[in-house]
Amino acid sequence: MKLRYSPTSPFVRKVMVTAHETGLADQIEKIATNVWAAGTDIGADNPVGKVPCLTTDGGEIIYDSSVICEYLDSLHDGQKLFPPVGGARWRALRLNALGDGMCETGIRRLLETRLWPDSPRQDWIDRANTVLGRCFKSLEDDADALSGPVTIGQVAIGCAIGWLDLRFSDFGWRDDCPALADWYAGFSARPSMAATEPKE
Ligand SMILES: N[C@@H](CCC(=O)N[C@@H](CS)C(=O)NCC(=O)O)C(=O)O
Repeated sequence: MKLRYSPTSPFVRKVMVTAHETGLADQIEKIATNVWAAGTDIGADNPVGKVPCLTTDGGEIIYDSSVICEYLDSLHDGQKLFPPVGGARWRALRLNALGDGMCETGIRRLLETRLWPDSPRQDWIDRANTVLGRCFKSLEDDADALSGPVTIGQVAIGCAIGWLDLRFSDFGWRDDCPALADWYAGFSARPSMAATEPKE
C-alpha cells in the first residue's frame, strides 16, 4: 500500500496510528506530498486535493482519513477499531467526528495567521477558540466515553490533541480538563502514538 502524506497532518497521523494498532504499519510505503505546492499532483489521486490518500495493493485509491482507517481495520483479525453496529460504534464515530472537527477548526485558525500574517481576522480566531474550548469541555464532561478498548474515536481525539498541542502550545486546556489530561497522558504513551509523534 502507498500512502501520500504530509509529516504533521493530524489526519495522516490517524491513519498511521491505526496502521500501528492493526499491525499493518510495515505494509505502508509513505510518499511525501506537499499539497500546498503550486504544481502539486495530489488532485490526480484525490480530487479534493488533500492528504491522507491511500493506494491499495490492488491499485484502488481511497481517501479521507476515516475511510482509510476503516479500510485498514478490515484487513486484520484483531480487536477492531470500528466496532460493529450498536452503541459502541456510534460513540466511536461521534468521537472520531469530534476529533476531526477540532483539527478542522484548528487548521482554519492556523491558516488565518499564515495566509494573512499582517491582518488576521480576530473574529475568526476568537470563534475558533470558542469552538475548541467547547470541544475540550465536552470531552472533559464525557471523559468516560474515552475509556475501554481502543477505537477510532480515541485515535482521532488523541491525534487532534497532539496536533493542537503542537500548533497552539499556549492553549492551556489541561488546567480546565484534568480527567482529559490524564487520559491523554496515558493514550499518548501507547507505542502507536509514540511512533507517530508529529515533527516539523
Ligand atoms: N477530511 C479529510 C481532511 C484532510 C485534510 O484536511 N488534510 C489537510 C492536511 S492536514 C490537507 O491536505 N489540506 C490541503 C487543502 O486543504 O487544500 C480527512 O479526514 O482526510
